[in-house]
Amino acid sequence: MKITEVETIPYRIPMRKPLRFASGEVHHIEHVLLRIRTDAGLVGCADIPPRPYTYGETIDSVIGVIGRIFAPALIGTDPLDRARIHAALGRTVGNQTAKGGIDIAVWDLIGQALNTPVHRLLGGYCDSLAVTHMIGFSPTEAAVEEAQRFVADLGVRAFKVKVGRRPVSLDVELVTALREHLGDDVLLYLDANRGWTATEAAQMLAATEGLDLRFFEEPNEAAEVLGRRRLVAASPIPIVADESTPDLGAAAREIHTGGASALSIKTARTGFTESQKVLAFAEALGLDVLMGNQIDTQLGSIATVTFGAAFEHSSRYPAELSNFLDMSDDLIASPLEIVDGRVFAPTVPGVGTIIDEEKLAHYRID
Ligand code: MUC
Ligand code: MG
Repeated sequence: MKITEVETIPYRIPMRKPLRFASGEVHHIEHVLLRIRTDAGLVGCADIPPRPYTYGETIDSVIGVIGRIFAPALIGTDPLDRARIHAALGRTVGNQTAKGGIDIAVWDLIGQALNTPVHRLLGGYCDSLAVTHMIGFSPTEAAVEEAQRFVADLGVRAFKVKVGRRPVSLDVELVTALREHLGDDVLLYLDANRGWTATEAAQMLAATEGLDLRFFEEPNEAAEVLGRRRLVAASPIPIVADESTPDLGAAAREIHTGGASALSIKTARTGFTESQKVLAFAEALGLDVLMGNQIDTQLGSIATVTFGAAFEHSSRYPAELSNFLDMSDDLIASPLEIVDGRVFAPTVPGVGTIIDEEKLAHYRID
């Protein structure tokens, strides 16, 4: 089997509810749908979410790098030769979500060619993951109402709270109210998207002691190394690296230099192949792993659950799988559902993402 064509389609879908966080805000989903075709008539598919405020990519950079550099390297290659494909992609630095999408689409082809769900090819550990819902910046009352609705309507029992606002007391009040209204059984953790200094992040930890906050993601800028190391060393809870570890090398560097003590894995940026390496690295060192959300559509969330549910170490904690509910629509043909607080991995061959062609025609912007 050989790859014959690589197609990139930019599309735009409005958010039902904008998501705001310390490093940016999202009002529209502006992603690239990637389709890789083969001479066997198979089509591998992935969603690529450029995040300029996180990785510096845009729709145009994704389409440009794939069209000019990656597609010529892929055409004529057998999708089963993944290591060869990765060696070719690795010659270009950066472009994290473009590379992640290619890996997922290639795995989709492999799963279809072998008539097996990719979730099982990867590891098949369990059939589903519990869901964490991400709460963006909003007034305390609205955030509490949103969380209570997710508990009551969808059975969700884990929340990641976006923090990093000034003064720090705004977010102290928010998480105190969430703990009070949601009770002790709900998993709560924080993500400041580098919005605070190390000193402010330490103030937050001290002020919320006793609230059983489980993790603290990107409290400050990891490149401010001494502040970050001081914080990680003193923190009573794991400090999770997300955007500071966009690939395996960065994950190894941050962990070994004391910049973090847990890792977020996002299939949007490390696909399945590199995510598996990050996971093994974390497992060997006894580090907690959270399956993160790159503000993913249903297509992207299916990739997350396909990977996360495939391994024991990535299914220990609830996974961030609910951001698609903030979007007004999706390109997927059969909607993803949260049932009793869980999302199930597809059981069809490949990754299991089937595109609704009418929706694609409606939302594409090329
Ligand atoms: C997250 O976990 O940070 C917001 C920015 C980004 O890159 O991902 C989202 C969620
Ligand atoms: Mg994060």
